Amino acid sequence: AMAESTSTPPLTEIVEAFEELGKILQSHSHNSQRKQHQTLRLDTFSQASTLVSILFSCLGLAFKFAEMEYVSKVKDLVDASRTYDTLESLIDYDVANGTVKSPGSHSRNLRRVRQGLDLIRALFEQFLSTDDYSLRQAASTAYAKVCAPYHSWAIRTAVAAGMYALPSRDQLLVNLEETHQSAEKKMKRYIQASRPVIEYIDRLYLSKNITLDW
Ligand code: 1PZ
Repeated sequence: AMAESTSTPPLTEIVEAFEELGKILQSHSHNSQRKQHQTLRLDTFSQASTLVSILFSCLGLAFKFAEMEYVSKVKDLVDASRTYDTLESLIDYDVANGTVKSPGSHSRNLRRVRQGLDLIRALFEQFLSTDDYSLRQAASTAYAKVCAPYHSWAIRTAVAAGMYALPSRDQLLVNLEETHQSAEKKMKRYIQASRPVIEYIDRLYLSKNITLDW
């Protein structure tokens, strides 16, 4: 047993939660004959998404505004889970009301949270692609691919400035309570586990004729 820390490292909790979501999606697609009717409960999904906010404290103070944005969107989904059982029923409600893309709607917040989860996936991918990348380079590339196309000029400028305040690769690992080896394993597991969840959410919108260009 370790003397310094008895808590679970943040990446472990996140990875395990998303692997659980993956299992749920897989089991449902197997037992319903052919029709691939998958179901994800909103409470399960929003709880897993809540865990991700731990990462912000590992990235330093630069992204305080991003943290507040992300946390408020996830909180909205957590609150909505008292009313809606599944991600699909939440979207159905906004489709019926014509509020899918309305500012502050649950469906819009779900889309934002999905982008946050995808951003982390892309960041880990960049982080692992080469040791020569600083965290700033990895995060800039990930952000440019996943979020920048949907963000305003003002936000993109603020994010670009914040990138300079990111910690070094080694400092990030210290903050995450990981070694190079342990972080690599867990980041790969998150990349794998988050992909089906992200694709599932995208398919939900597409199945209701909602485009993904926003
Ligand atoms: C993985 C971390 C990479 C390192 C740094 C990358 C920082 C990205 C910062 C993104 C800032 C986004 C700030 C505000 C965006 C808003 O325009 C939208 C508004 O949505 P609206 O209210 O109009 O519907 N908000 C969002 O998109 C929600 C927040 C997204 C933040 C994602 C970060 C997730 C990363 C978590 C890991 C630390």
